[in-house]
Amino acid sequence: MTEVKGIYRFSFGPWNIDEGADPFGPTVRKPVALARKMAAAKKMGFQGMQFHDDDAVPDLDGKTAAQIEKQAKQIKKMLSDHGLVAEFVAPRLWFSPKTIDGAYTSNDPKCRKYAIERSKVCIDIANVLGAKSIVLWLAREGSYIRESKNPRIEVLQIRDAINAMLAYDPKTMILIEPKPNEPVDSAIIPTIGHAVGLSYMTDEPDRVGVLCETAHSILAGLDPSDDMAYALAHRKLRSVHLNDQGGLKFDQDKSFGSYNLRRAFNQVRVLEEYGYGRNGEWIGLDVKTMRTQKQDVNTKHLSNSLATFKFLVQKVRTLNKKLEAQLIAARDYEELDRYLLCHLMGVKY
Ligand code: 3MF
Ligand code: MG
Repeated sequence: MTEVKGIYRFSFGPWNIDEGADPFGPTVRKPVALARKMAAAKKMGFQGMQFHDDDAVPDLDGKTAAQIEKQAKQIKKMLSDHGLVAEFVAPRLWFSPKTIDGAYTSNDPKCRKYAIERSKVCIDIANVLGAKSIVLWLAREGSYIRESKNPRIEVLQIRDAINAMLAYDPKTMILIEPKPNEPVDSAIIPTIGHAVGLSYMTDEPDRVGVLCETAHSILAGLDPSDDMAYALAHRKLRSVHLNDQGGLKFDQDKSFGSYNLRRAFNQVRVLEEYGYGRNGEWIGLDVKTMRTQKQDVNTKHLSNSLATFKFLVQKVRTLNKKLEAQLIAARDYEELDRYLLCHLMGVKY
């Protein structure tokens, strides 16, 4: 495999090496310690790790600020010892009894306050880890039945929560990771378009961007490369969660390119064309180990996704641009389609 020269840095989160539990059955693999996940990351060629706040500091809510800082410093050291850096920290706002009805959009003001305070702690942890951004996956912001909430007010509540975070810290970037459903029936910020729109409603739009996840775009019935392009046109694409997804079903987080190679190619094409990564943006993965995978081969989804990304970078870079331009000028898109398939399959055109 030819190494990709240049600008890309790669990351994943510790939840990407999991124990295989699903809603229908228990775990099938043993937990892997964080330090071992870091060692695996480094060995596979990743430069960074993504975190939930409680991946870094477990049982966060019961701890004092001093305890949180101490533990975060230990994780920072662990990262440095492994030659890694932290890409982002995300507040896990979907686990607590206080976020059953949503976090920033809960109908209970005490719960909304908890969500904002927890997000501030997440920013503190990000600062200790040296992560430049926090990611808001708006898991439970939405409804199971529409009539339970006021959807207009929900949008404003999320805006206000983001404003509180912007005011709390002068530097942290806030990245919104939209998803149309799961766990809620109907998310209030379901797509990249919604997230970009919301960013402009905040007090500091330049510090609010988006993280685009392949599977989440597909779940919304959209093409991930178009979503990425839309965010890039707004200069708002600050991170990605590359993976794959077999259409409109549960969130699968399959290995990048494993379901639809051409769709993966187009994501890489859009990122390459823009020069994504030159401003420090990461290529993040959010991929799940197949439940069938045994313990000693539980990271192949990560190494495979990374290899596929690098392979597709080469495919983008070796595309015959002159031929492509000629076919576009002739409006012979059938021929362009044929050429692209031959190029991707590696067969003679
Ligand atoms: C859910 C997700 C999440 C987020 C993560 C960080 C568990 O569909 O994609 O992964 O990516 O919480 O924001
Ligand atoms: Mg994700």
